Parts: sequence; structure tokens; C-alpha cells
Amino acid sequence: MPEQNIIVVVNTRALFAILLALPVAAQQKWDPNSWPPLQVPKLLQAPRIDGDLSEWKYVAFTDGVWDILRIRQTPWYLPAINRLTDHGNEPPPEEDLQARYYTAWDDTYLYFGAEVKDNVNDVDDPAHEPKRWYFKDAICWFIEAPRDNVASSFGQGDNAFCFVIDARKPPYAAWWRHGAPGKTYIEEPIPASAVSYAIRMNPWKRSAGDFILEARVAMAPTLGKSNPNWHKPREGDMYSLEIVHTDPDGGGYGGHLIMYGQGDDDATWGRMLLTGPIQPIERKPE
Ligand SMILES: [Ca+2]
Ligand SMILES: [Ca+2]
Ligand SMILES: [Ca+2]
Ligand SMILES: [Ca+2]
Repeated sequence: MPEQNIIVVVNTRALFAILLALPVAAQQKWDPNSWPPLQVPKLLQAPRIDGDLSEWKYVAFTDGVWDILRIRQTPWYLPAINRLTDHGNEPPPEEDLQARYYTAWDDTYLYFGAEVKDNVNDVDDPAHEPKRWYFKDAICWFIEAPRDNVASSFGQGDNAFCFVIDARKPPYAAWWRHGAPGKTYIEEPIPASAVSYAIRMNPWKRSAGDFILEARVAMAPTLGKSNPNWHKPREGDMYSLEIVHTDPDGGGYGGHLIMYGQGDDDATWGRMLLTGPIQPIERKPE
């Protein structure tokens, strides 16, 4: 018998989807319970969703600037999925993608914000499907509500609220991947009545890839639907959080910053504690 030569073509785009979906047991797995919970404050005043975060960013949860150099130092860092890509003329790593993320809540909504420095805005996906936010510039908040100690991937209580950074705001740009009792990976737009968001491109006149995202998602019609055990939010409730920021920048496979988790397995998502309101940082006279 002649030896058969089998050529395996690895589609790196598909690889990312597979890597995110794979259980990370074979890789270096991190334990979110080994970290203090992320403290996400309640807002006393509802933000105006207009692409300007100034009225709430200092009383929201943020832990400052993220880039690939910082991600590399975290316990959840996985070089296969947390990465930047080379298209031949990239800026330094910190200028390829650098962002601050903001998260908060009130009785009705979750609030999401981001201030992002990016070299290229890329929302063009040659194999476009509405659910393929992860092949476009996008930021996604993965939320489990309430947190349980059962590992699952987009099962009951697991939600991803994804915003494609497309200034035209097509219907798929505010996307909801979620579970439900007995169901996983339901893919649909966030119901229009449950979401409001604004994108401001190039806000600092620095790079056409820069943007500010400001969004709110109503909890009852989303979290309440994915999990019948969800109740109206109260201080002290424990949710789970992972932030996934995708950055293809013109290539088939792009950079990815992932904060507080290692992909779709909700057992790797950070603990998110709903706290009362906080005060902004105060400057001292001297
Ligand atoms: Ca605002
Ligand atoms: Ca970039
Ligand atoms: Ca779970
Ligand atoms: Ca980009």
C-alpha cells in the first residue's frame, strides 16, 4: 500500500473559535476563586448613552489600562488565544490595542463602557454571519448570573453581550449569545427594547481605529430569560465576568485581549460582586 499523504489545512479563524470553545483542562487553567471578586458598583444616577463616559466612568468598576503586555502577567494568560498578529507593518504592541473597560449596574440595567486605542478599525468579515462578532473588532462582556459552581459553556445563566465596533450599527452589532434551561449557544441580537448603545469613533483625533463604546442592557429580559433562578439585582449578589476584545485589524485572525477568564467555560470567568455605589478618586490638596 502506498503511503497516503494527508495535508491538513489549519484555518486559523476556525482555530480561534475552537480554542475558545475547548475545555482548558489540557492547558494551564486558572482558578477565579483564588482572586478577590471584581467589585462592580451600583450607579446612583443613570448614564446618558451618548458615547461620552464622563458622567459615570469614575464610579464604575475599572482596573485601568489593559494591553497584551499586562495580560501576559495574569494567571489566565493563554498565549494561543491572548495574542496580537503581524500584518507586516504593526505599531508597537501597546499601540496595536490598548483599552480601559468600565462595568456597573443599577436596578434595571448593566452598563458597559470602553475607551480604546486601536490602530485599525476592521469590521469586514469575508465569511460574515450575524453571530461572528469574534471575526470583527468587537468587545464582549461574558456574564453569568447568578454565579454557580457548575462549569458550563453558554448554558443556563451564561450570557455574552457583544458590541461590534461598526459605526453603521447593523442589527448584528449588538449580539446576545446565551444559554437557557436545557439549551446552549442560543445566538440572536440583543432584543432592541433591551439595549441602547453608542459608539464614538476617533474621539481623540489620534487614530481612525480609536473609539469609545457606551452601552446598557436591561437585565430582566436577558439574564432573566437565560436563567429562571435570576432575581432583580441586589448588593451582595455574585455574578461572573469575562471581557473578550477581538481585533482582527485587516487579517484573517486577529489580536485578542481576554480579561478575567479563559474562554467559553464559565468556571474560568472571574467572580463579579455587585456592590453599593462608590465615590470617585479624590485628589488631595497636597
Ligand atoms: Ca454618557
Ligand atoms: Ca489593533
Ligand atoms: Ca456555571
Ligand atoms: Ca482593530
